[in-house]
Amino acid sequence: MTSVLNDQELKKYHRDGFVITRGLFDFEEVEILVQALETDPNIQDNFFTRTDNEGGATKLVSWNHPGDSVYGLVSRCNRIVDTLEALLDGEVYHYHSKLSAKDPGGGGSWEWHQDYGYWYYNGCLRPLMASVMIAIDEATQENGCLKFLKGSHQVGRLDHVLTDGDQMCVEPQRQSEIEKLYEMVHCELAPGDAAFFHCNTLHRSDQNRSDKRRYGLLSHYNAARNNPVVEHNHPFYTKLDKVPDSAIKKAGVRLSNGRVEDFKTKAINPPQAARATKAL
Ligand SMILES: O=C(O)CCC(=O)C(=O)O
Repeated sequence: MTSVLNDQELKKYHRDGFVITRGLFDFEEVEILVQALETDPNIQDNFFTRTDNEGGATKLVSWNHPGDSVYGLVSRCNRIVDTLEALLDGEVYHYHSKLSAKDPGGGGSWEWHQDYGYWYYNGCLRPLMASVMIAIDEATQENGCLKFLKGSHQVGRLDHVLTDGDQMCVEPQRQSEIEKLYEMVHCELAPGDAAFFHCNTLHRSDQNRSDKRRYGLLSHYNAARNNPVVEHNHPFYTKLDKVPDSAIKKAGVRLSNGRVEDFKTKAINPPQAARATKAL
């Protein structure tokens, strides 16, 4: 098992709730990914939107299983999976992936949330889950890069409420108190950079106010020993077939065959989620 993170970076992840790895995918790999994501009908025909609090729409397409497409291979390659296994201290499986797309000139925000704020309701009993975001396009403050509250995973899982749009967020008064405790960090990424983050790390991203698209490929993993106890829209433990890092260039612009991925997976708000009704 060869994580791309050294001991110092692993410590940083556990302290800050995230760590950034520059140039995890090289120029040629990013070019292959861009072409695949732009031309694959399973991607381009399956976008849906989540509305933010200002009425903007953030676009995404989500799938449960990584197939043999080049972006499926990215979620299965040693560079990524071995690193997740180091972060989660044992075998992981693919929980889902998404292409998060912000169109130029107003592609919508993601409100402040923890991923485990959603996944807790899926019967995943422990926060043994983590994500990686790989920049396909440059992500800047202008086009809506991720923002983290550094160290905020330490607060543990927070109740989430429905937003004015159709997302979930941390109850607003609690959120503003937490913002006083933790530094907000803009996660600006160049194409091919990756950010690994803990499922309880509070994060958001703003609307894309620029004239440049922002595509980000996110893959989410669950520890094999954290198999969900209820059936829901994401998979139970499914053995993840790892591939060598070289598989990406070897595959080239290989599109999905659509048979294994389950591209119709929609992000859903848990039925238990309520509107905010009480202050702290
Ligand atoms: O794409 C983004 O900016 C944020 C995505 C996100 O927050 C998530 O997938 O949990």
